[in-house]
Amino acid sequence: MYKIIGILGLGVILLLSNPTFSEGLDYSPTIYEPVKVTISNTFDDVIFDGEWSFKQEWKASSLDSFRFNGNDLILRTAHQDDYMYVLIDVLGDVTNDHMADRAIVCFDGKDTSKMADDSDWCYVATRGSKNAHTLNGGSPVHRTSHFHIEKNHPDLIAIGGTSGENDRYLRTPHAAYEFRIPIEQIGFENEYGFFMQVFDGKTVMAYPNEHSGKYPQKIPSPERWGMMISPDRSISSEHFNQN
Ligand SMILES: [Ca+2]
Ligand SMILES: [Ca+2]
Repeated sequence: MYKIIGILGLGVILLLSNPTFSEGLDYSPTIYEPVKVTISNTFDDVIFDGEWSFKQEWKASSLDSFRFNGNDLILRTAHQDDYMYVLIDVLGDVTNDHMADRAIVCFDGKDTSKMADDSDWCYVATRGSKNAHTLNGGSPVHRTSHFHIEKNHPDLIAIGGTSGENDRYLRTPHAAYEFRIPIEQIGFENEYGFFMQVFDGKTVMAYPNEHSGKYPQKIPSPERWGMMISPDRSISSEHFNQN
């Protein structure tokens, strides 16, 4: 079992260690809309199986839509109690590339640093797998974007699957990823640096969009991530109310 985890872990490290195609090229200043995460109360009902399990499942969440080379990608985000919930509905990924299709979401809850530090967390979901991976910044290794694999928080869920029948957007079977992230790990903040990277077997789609492109792509410096904000500042207040 440990051997399998080790091999999967190595895969993630290899993914991270590939040189970026855009390295050395000029890039324009980041232009992006912040993701506005909403507070919800329906998330005890979510079934973590990597698909829209029923029509209303992810309805009570924020909606951000992206388009990459004509393919749509839907991001739904919510927070409730101690968890951040993320669904990535990759409408354009209709090719089931077992163990290659995957999605990463990253959060930076503290002061943004050029090099990923220990306040930077990434979570990896793989299509067709319940095995989540956690990456934490603070590694001296440049080729892994200064991330190393960290033991998963016991309450973390990151699962990839195939969505279709009950999907709100597309019934043709396609990739989808569901995450439940313990907020205590990323910190109860109303503003995070936020980064999303999705691989469909061929190309990399990212938020902010400037990090999209041909495979492989690295996790960029946290300085070049986008943002997730809680417009009503309910992440910190909800945490405060519990204490
Ligand atoms: Ca589901
Ligand atoms: Ca695919």
